[in-house]
Amino acid sequence: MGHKLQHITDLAEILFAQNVEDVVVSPGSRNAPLIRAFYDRFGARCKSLVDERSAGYFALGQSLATKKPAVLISTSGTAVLNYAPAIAEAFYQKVPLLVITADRPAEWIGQQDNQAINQQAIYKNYIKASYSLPVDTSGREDLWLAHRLINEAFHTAVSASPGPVHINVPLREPLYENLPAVSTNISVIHKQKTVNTLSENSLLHETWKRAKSIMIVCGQLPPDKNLKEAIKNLSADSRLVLVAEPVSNFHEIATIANPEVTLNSKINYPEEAIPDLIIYFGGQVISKKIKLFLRGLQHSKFWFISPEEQIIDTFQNINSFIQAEPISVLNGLSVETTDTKNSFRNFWEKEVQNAVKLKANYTGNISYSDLLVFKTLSQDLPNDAIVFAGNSSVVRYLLYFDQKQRKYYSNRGVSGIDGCLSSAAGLASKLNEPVFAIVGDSSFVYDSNALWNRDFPENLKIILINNDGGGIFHLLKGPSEHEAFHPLVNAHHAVDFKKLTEAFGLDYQLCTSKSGLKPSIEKLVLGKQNEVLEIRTFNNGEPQITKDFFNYLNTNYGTEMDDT
Ligand SMILES: Cc1ncc(C[n+]2csc(CCOP(=O)(O)OP(=O)(O)O)c2C)c(N)n1
Ligand SMILES: [Mg+2]
Repeated sequence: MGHKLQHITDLAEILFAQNVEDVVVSPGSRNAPLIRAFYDRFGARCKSLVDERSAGYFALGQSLATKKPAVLISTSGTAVLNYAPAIAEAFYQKVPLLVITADRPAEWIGQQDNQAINQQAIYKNYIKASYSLPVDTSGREDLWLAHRLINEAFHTAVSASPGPVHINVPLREPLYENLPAVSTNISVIHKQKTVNTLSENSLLHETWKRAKSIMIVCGQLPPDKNLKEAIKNLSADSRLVLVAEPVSNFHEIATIANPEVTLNSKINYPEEAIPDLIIYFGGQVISKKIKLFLRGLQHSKFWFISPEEQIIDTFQNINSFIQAEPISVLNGLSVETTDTKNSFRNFWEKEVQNAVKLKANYTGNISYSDLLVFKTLSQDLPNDAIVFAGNSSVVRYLLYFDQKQRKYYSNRGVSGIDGCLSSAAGLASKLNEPVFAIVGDSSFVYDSNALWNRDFPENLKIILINNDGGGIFHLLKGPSEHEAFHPLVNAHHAVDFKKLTEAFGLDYQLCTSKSGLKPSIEKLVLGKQNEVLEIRTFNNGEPQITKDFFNYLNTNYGTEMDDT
């Protein structure tokens, strides 16, 4: 007979052997055997974060940096439910995570035992797979089952379409016994990756060859050098226009990197602006204008490339779908160049130039406002900075300006405001370079437990844009028109961010004026320590300057601008 907790020691051992790097533990009693096993194997790579919601997002940030699944370990009960927001984000952003939850044994569920809820398939709508380990592995067959499930869980998390996986671990008392040594017959199962390529006479190759105008649209993706190289090679094709926002991390090589400023929803585009072929891959696209434009194209060929089985038709026009890694498909396409200017590419290049001039004209001398803050940040953050963009209006404002060679991360899987700081902290904890997290005031308060971290990363610099509540709702036409808006939606507050920040032991500085912007950003950039820079804008939540900016773009669209 083996030991009843053999699978607990082996769980940590197998994941270590599979090159998992990081473990985030949230304290509890039911998970005591798990904590011991992982601490024995992973040592200082185990971090402790008490708030499971924050821990979940922190682990997601770590996985974004390493592209390996970080492990989460919780006790039973509501702790398990608090992982749910980060799991949903990881599921839709396709970030690998291994979520290990301790549980009561089955006989005690629903029996008014302490801290017990039904944890079976608890994340069922937002998880790639859910496993439950045997409660006792003293028998050979049970241990064999546990080994196989652990290996399968790992490989499911890191498959071509990665995501979160749940391993529920029922544990009987006593919980503080010594654990056994690693099994002599431990099984570490390896998996070989296959690569799909398209044959020369495939439908996409034929369509690609015949197309006169091609638009490649990239959604959100983590920075990827090889894919960038493949797309860069294709950009030499004179028929091609590349649409890539900062969160795609291809903005630096894009034809249209700021579609929200370049495109205009109020006009009908001429024939020469319409692509024959559109190829789309990656996650979410942020700009509403590019979505509207693409949804209006009824006669173009529309291809979607994804390693997943699911057909994602964000632009409501997909006619063909390739299940493969985008890089393997793109590398197979041949570049065509012509001496004469392609009218489609020419059209969009001119649109971009014109939008740049319009924007420069309007923002040349604007007063202190959210728009000016983002213009200045876009100019003054280091050219190659790593930025974690908060949700709500932050990520949208960044779209209006040139983001240089920066790398962009953001919780755009489901766009919650509840874990941006925690994810940024997880990301920074795995990188040596400074990481700049930019978040709104409501987002900061919501996730202030991100600062409740003994090992808060020194290289994380937080820029908090305090516009007194949800500025985004002012920019949307609907919400601000109803009298319920101010009391219920804008959510004004009187939070003292200096006190809140200092309560967690972080340095703080405040900017409240146009003249203070550049020096405070410079101080933040040059500072060696982590720090919170609060930039307070006094528009009483009313971003009139931003509204006027879009009116100006709409009114002047199509007007040839002089150079400024
Ligand atoms: C968890 C969660 N709850 C609610 C929302 C809806 N929501 C979107 S933006 C927003 C306001 C955010 O305000 P703030 O962080 O100050 O950013 P600002 O709009 O001012 O840029 C809210 C409540 C959300 N995205 N996520
Ligand atoms: Mg705000």
